[in-house]
Amino acid sequence: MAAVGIVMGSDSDYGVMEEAARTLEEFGVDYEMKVSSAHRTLGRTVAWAETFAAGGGQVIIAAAGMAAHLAGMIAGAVTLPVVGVPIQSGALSGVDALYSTVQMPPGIPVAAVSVNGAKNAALLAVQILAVGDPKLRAALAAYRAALAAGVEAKDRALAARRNGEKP
Ligand code: RP5
Repeated sequence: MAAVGIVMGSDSDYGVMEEAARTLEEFGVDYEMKVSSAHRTLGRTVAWAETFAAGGGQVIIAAAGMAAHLAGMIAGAVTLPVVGVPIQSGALSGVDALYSTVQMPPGIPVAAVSVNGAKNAALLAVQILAVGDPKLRAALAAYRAALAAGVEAKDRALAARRNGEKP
């Protein structure tokens, strides 16, 4: 059984969610990916979540747009940590999905990331797994060091550009 389950309400969410898959691959984390809807296939969605949890899956990333109940519904079905990704779609461009995902009632938490925040969802899943995995902790530290080096390189490049522009 994969450690992370990525589930999305429709294949129209895949363009956003492939970034989550790429990020998990970067960290060598096994995942499975699935389309299943909270509204159109609710029984199938709950059955998948229960099977995933019973089989040893550890984190679920659930992405949906519009009246996005997928993450909350799965969080109610299993006690695994669920990371919700509100997808930008429809007339309200993701604000509806953001509110649906983040405003969970007390007792059933969903860790909501930003609208279309597939990369951060995957990183949060890696961080959850890293609690019990020193190799993943080291990989996350290296990832963040690379981010910091990137900022410093940009700062140096900007300073050089401004110096070059000076009369
Ligand atoms: C949601 O409705 C899906 O997660 C998707 O973001 C949105 C539109 O779905 P489709 O009509 O493209 O299948 O349930």
